[in-house]
Amino acid sequence: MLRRSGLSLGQYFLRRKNRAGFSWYFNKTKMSRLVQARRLEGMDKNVWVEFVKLAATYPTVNLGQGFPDFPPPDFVKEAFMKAVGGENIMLHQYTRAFGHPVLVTILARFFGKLLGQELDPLTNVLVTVGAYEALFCCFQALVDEGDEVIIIEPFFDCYEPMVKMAGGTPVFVQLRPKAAEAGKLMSSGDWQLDPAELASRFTERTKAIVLNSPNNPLGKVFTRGEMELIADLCVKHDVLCFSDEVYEWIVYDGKEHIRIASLPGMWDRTITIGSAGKTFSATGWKIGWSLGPDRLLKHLRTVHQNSVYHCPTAAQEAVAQAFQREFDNYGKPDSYFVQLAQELQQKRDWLVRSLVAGGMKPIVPEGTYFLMADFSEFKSEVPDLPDSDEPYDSRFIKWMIINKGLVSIPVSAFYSTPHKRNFDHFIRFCFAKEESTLKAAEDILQQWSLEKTGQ
Ligand code: IK2
Repeated sequence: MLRRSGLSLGQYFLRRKNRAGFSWYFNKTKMSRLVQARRLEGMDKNVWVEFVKLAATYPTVNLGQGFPDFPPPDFVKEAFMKAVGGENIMLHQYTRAFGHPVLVTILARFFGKLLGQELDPLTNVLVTVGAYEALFCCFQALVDEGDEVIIIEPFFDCYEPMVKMAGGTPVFVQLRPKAAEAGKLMSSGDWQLDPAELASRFTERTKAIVLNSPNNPLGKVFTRGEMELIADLCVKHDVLCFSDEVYEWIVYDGKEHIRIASLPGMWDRTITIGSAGKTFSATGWKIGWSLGPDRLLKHLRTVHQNSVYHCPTAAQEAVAQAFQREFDNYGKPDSYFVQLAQELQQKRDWLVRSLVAGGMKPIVPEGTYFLMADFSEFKSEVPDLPDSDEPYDSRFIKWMIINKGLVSIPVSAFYSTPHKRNFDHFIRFCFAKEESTLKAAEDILQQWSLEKTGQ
């Protein structure tokens, strides 16, 4: 139109302004159509964005987001320093899109042994930006409009929006708590699937189930029997399994982490997801991976090559060296994986004791570095607002941050909307923390308990 009228842009607007005034211009520049893609509707809230910001705003003892406040082991830091400071200048440049060659090679060797499967580094391993990207690739690559994806509650919060962004429908099934053994604290193992309820969620539209063992936020480590139940249903209904195993090395009390891909009939339908951040206590490195058959992984590669394309080379090199060291030390007392679980178990027990002494009821986790605690005894502190859109646990933690200086994460964030209210008397604590942090949390809980009892 401008070209036809022979006017410059400025002349054009001046003429329109003189005719209709500035209001015409401003109304026209505001788009009246929906700007965001419809698939983003209802997904703007994110518990990490909200609570990480709160933790940074107030002086607090932070047992919220899941990261260690202690350093990664020396051999891991040294591997990174060597990667960035060494002679191989190519470690500062792009590397292979689907994974740095040394990293995919050692991941294939390491996990091939654990899965009882010969892994081809080039086709059975994909390196991603953390486990987050691995999950995103799974949903984008393998879930279609109208597909159903079964999610076990409580679940790591991103599964639900990721399924929806792929056009799929999340279908939820709950881990249900049974009474604890007499005289004992409840354990994450007391939360179990009802086999009939689980079976009822599989329909002809089911494309995949998401399994997260050890589970965030509960800390449940699924037993071999529970894994076999899930595996049998996957095989029976020809369903895929996205197995999020980022806490695979963090299991306690002699429990065993079972890899569902190693069960009969499962390799061919499972994507196994891992995280160097959780494995080597270096969450900021954001290196993750997916393992699986080429027939599935090739579609994840399509998503990866058209989105992220490539992960940081030096970090991949360092993770490769760290895995090589763990490969050589596998199962030995020197293994970081062995030491990490032992150290974290002591921290778990410390936090459990502090919470019990303070009046909360922790659920003792069998794995991960999280625990859920029932804070019902503290409900008098913050009034319930049944009409509020915000779940009670979320409001309680905001109050706790401001008034007590202690950060945790609301467990309602790990439930689907219809079920949030049923679990909003639980909050999640992270205990991958220095002794000084755990002591500071203990002091807060102790002081709080004294105030509550009027002493
Ligand atoms: N899957 C699970 C189960 C996770 O817990 C995480 C990381 N979560 O950390 C935040 C928290 O719960 O406090 C991921 C995937 C993502 O892992 P990565 O950091 O490797 O992307």
